[in-house]
Amino acid sequence: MENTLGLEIIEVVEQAAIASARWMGKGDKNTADQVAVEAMRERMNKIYMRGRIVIGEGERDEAPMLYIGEEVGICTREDAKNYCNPDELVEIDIAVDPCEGTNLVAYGQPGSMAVLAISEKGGLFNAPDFYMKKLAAPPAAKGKVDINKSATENLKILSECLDRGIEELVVVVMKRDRHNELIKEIREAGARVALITDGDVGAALSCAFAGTNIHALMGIGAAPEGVITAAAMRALGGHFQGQLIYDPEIVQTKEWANKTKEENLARLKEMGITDPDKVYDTHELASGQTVLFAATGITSGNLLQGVRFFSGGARTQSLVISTQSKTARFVDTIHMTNKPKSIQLH
Ligand code: VTB
Repeated sequence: MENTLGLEIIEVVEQAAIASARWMGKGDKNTADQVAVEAMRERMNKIYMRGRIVIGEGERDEAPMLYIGEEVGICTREDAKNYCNPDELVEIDIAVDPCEGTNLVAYGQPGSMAVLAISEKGGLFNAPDFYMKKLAAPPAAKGKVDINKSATENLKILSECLDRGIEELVVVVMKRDRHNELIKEIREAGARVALITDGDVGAALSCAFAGTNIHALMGIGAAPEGVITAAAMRALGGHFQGQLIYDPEIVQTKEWANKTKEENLARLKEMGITDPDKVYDTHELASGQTVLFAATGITSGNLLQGVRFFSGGARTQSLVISTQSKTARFVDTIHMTNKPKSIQLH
């Protein structure tokens, strides 16, 4: 599955990022998202593959493009047998977030990315559109920190695993009312908190790379993005655990203001999730034999530089991770849309 796909998916995330970056700082998150979705879908549909969106923009009736269940790729056409080779006819599952951190793009803030994950059919957990409690940490702490432990306990473990004092640790937490107690606890334990407004995928991945000065991600974000994060963290050997959150009182968002805990539990049951409190690790969220992850920075963040436009073109930075080839590639691309006046080496 991997060979050419690994290269083509770079262009998929690149195109989404470039389209969205044109809307950076315009205060319009919906358009920043929409253009990324369109660009991602258009490029995906030029790939010789038989893909199905398992995590996307929402259910079919609420999202016109990249909705859950949408088939993408040239080999989904009826007569595909005539021009696709057997490899390309194998069904694959795709999880996308064309604009992770729409607010970050709209307000020109750091850390937004176009991201996706691919695996063979059934290789990615079909996460419901729920919230997820997440814990990410560097490979050295994998399997040692635990989402069931308190933040204080995990910080002690982290400090041992990373051989540094608790006060030298930086924990990323999303700035939300639901995290007020958590933030207080982390500070009281002596660690430092880096608050972000959005974009916990990039924050989680940053934990897997030494030199980012980010040592953990704690708190509650969205579940679908948790699966995409797990796909990358599995290959990187980083720690990632996720637990679905179904109680609106814990989540405290206006999106869930009219939902009840009982309704949410019933929804999970309907989806076949028998243990709603289960803690998932990377191998459960991204269980496929082959898992590919790709991301392109829209605005610059800890991990990736954002899109830079220049006369006649644009420059992007992407990250492609593969469980099969065991590689994490940083890809620096110059897109020559018109005749560029000059191309800089770095
Ligand atoms: C967003 C987004 C994050 O979680 O905040 C979302 O920026 C859900 O949280 O990157 P809210 O509904 O409280 O905003 C993420 O999408 C990813 O998990």
